[in-house]
Amino acid sequence: MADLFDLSDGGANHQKPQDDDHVMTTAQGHPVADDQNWLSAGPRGPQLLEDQIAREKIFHFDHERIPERVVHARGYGVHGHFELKKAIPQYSRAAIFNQEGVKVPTFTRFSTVAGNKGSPDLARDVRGFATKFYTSEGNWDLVGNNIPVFFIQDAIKFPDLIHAAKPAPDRGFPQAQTAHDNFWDFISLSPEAMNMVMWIMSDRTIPRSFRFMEGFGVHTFRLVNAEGKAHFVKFHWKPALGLQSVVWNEALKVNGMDPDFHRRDMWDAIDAGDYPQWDLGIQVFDEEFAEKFEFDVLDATKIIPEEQVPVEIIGTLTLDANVDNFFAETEQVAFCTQNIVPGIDHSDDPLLQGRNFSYLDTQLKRLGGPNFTHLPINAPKCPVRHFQQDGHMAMHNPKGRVNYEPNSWGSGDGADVDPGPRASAERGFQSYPAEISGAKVRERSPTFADHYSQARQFYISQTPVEQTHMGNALTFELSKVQRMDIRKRMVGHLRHIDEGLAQDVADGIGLTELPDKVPFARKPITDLPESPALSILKNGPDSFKGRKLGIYIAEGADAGVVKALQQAAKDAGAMAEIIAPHVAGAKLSDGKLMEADEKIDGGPSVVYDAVAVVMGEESGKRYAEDKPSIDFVNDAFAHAKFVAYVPAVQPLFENAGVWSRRDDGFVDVSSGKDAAASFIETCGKLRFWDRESVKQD
Ligand code: HDD
Repeated sequence: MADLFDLSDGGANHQKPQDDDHVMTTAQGHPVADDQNWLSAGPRGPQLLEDQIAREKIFHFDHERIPERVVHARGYGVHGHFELKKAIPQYSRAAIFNQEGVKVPTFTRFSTVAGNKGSPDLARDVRGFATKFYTSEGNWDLVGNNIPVFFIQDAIKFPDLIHAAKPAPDRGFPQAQTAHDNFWDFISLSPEAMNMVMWIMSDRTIPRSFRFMEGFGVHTFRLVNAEGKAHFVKFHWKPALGLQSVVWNEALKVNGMDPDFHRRDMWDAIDAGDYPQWDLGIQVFDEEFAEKFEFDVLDATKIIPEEQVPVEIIGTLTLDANVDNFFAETEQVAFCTQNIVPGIDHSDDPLLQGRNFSYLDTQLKRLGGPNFTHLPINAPKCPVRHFQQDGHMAMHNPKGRVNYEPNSWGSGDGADVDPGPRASAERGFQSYPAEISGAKVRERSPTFADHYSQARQFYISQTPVEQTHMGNALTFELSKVQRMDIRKRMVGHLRHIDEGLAQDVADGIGLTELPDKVPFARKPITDLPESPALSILKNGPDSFKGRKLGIYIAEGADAGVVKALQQAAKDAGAMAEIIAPHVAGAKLSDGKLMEADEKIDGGPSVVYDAVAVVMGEESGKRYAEDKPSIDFVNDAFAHAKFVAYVPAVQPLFENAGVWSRRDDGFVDVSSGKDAAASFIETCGKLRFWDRESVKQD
């Protein structure tokens, strides 16, 4: 020990290399003798510029950062594979849609949109859900979000949208949030955003985990079969573990407690072998449907309700490996909507067309040159043959003298020279020969003009609890807006969507009179039927699988009860963590020390899906005055969580103000095994929402 940690030489030799493979070198491969002391004239300096080893180290460090993504800067990438369960040759000739059972490697990056790289995971924001499929015919990137519609219809508005959402340019705040004047100013002047506003003010923008979100390709794309026949398609990801979000007050606290909440959740799940899965679904429809559908299928602010065109499940994505290196993989991965394979094609959605330009353009700047496809994370896993050459950091330089096409090498005198690759009309990508006509105009199609009907449909499809959350979210956001005219304009939009919602928000932000409706409703609003698929709570998993129970123990806690809870969670496919007043753990009733995963103020109830509090008689009294213990119980109650307890915690629960308010979300588990199992089964409902409605009465 003493030898290993002898720091008298400045730490230079505190760990001796075990063999030649462990000898440190410079980037040029020169073995390094001392990595901790700059070459100097005498031990007290000055430092010598001659020191090429120190200079190289500092030079490289100085250049470690690359520009963060202009949007979706904060993200988390994971490897996995896609397995096709149902071939669809009738729709697409793509190999990935024709080889049932074949596993195609994938890389998926989840992200928030507005915040910078260091912003908290649980910001109210849209989540990116981008997947790169390394298919046998090249990379297919499905660059989607966890929301199936978008703010704007035309890509030319994107810089304005993002400028308005990001921190104001003069003051540089607020970070990672839309609750400010600029955002709501832009939105309230862009009626096309109203459907998206409903989605972002719902709990979809505060997901409990990446694992419990849906994903959507958003745009209408085309599938083209071997005969050249095309269908329109929308892509959906359906999480095997169902949908789940947190509540807003919880999100605020999680962000302080664990800004890495979502990435940690993903890392932990994969590390534990609990691989998250999504089904890939397609909504396929033809020109005839597109013609008669109430909205334009090229308008990215609209969905096609699942009740109208059912989602057909065709395969499964499994995420089963964390990255080896965050920078090399998550940071350097480059998704481009233009990356499609033969058998998939773009549509004329103007947002998609604009994106096809933007992604490649941004990669050039972000990754420093045109050769980013040579980086392992971006390189296709199928053969790549072309005549592109040179450029910064070119790593795959072809041999031989042929670098152009057409060429006559390989015939006649040059028969021994490889003539290089040739295009193949048969195997190659063929654009769908859609008819195009029309005058060159800058004009929004009149078929894009109904901005409120689907917004209303979304709102009426939610459960009352979800509607309340939306009203509260709008009230919160608009109460951060300082300009009264912007607040009023937004309420004026809400009146087109739902008068009750508009009134609630107006009351919430203290408007004494309902403002006039904004005069933007260019098209009559249609009353659309409810679409249950749009609600999170109507599509819950009804299982505690993949969730996390927090068991708060203290001295004298009944060992049988604690172990029964752990076992019941495990049996349900959930995780259980032990929290104790001290991280060393607590001595249970059997006299044995149970180690803790977290100390109480490092493991507050907000990071768990349900909690149990198990203490002995003495500790129930002792921790009744302890602030973190009171918060633990209080928050679990306020966030509508299921709570297991034993009678000994009465003093603590009384001080937290919940003892007399125990409802059906509280379960006494002191009788042991069966009670613990039934508690975990109850937890499958995820939250005891009745508590929220009672509170509001
Ligand atoms: Fe975008 C990144 C998703 C509209 C321009 N976008 C980016 C990422 C996702 C999306 C998931 C992160 C990819 C990653 O993890 O590296 N974007 C969407 C969706 C949109 C959308 C679902 C609407 C349907 N985006 C959109 C428009 C434009 C862009 C209209 C520009 C005209 N998006 C970009 C970008 C980014 C990007 C600037 C930033 C970093 C990057 O591309 O690689 O090109």
